[in-house]
Amino acid sequence: MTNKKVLTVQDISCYGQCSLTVALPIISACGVETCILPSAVLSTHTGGFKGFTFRDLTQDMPAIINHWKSENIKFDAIYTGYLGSIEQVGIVKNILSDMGKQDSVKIVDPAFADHGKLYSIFNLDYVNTLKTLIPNADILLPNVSEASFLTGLEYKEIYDEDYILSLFKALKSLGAKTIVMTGVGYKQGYTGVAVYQNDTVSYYEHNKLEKSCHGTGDIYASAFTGALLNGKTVFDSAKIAADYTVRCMINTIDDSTHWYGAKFETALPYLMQLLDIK
Ligand code: PXL
Repeated sequence: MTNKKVLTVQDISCYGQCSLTVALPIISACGVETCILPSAVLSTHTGGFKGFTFRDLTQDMPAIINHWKSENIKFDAIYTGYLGSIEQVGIVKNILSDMGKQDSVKIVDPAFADHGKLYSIFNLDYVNTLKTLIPNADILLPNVSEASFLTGLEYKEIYDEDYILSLFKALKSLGAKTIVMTGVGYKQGYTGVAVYQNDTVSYYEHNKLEKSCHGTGDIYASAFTGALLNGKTVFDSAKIAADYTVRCMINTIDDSTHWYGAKFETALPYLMQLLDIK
């Protein structure tokens, strides 16, 4: 155990392996106490299921936070993901400023787009509001689609290092500090993660699988958070999260019945091994 306590704010998709149903087990497996603030409850995630239910929990959040304040509860890290409403962005700003211990780390995963498209419940008003959350994060964890929506720069599927650098610089001018950008690939058959820290870009490349899996952004962000709270550097955490996410996908893609998520449970021992947890 690390004796560290993280608060993660994102939805519960009851079925479908994403957001809190992956963050809780993954961060816990990293030996980190994982506290949750659900932003919404859905019957399934929104990527491929029809007729999902959606209960927005915006109205419940202030009372939960006030109760924690009255109990003097604070966190070593706060990791936010998929939110349930535009109004929640303001609530999340207050959580980031009030609920962390001294030196706590604040990780914001924009969690609103992939493959150049917004997830179904979001619109450009949400994107523009989320933009204002960027300065409140120590580490921003966008994919290329989210970086493009946030900055207004063109979304590209094929690009070079200059394009990624222009996304980093535009995010920095919006107030971003450290940026961990996922799904950055320069060569056919490869993808990776680019890390922007102190005006320097570091890059970790790995194989790109022929199919993508839903929820891998959340798997990645959760493993990244778990590794960071185990004392790994940002770049090492980014690499560990990438290796774990790829393993989850390898363990899933041959099973055509498992189209809705990645079998992240099968690779938890591998993640623990990467973190030297016994
Ligand atoms: O994985 C991101 C995510 C989280 N939560 C819900 C989603 C998605 C992606 O579609 O639908 C409800």
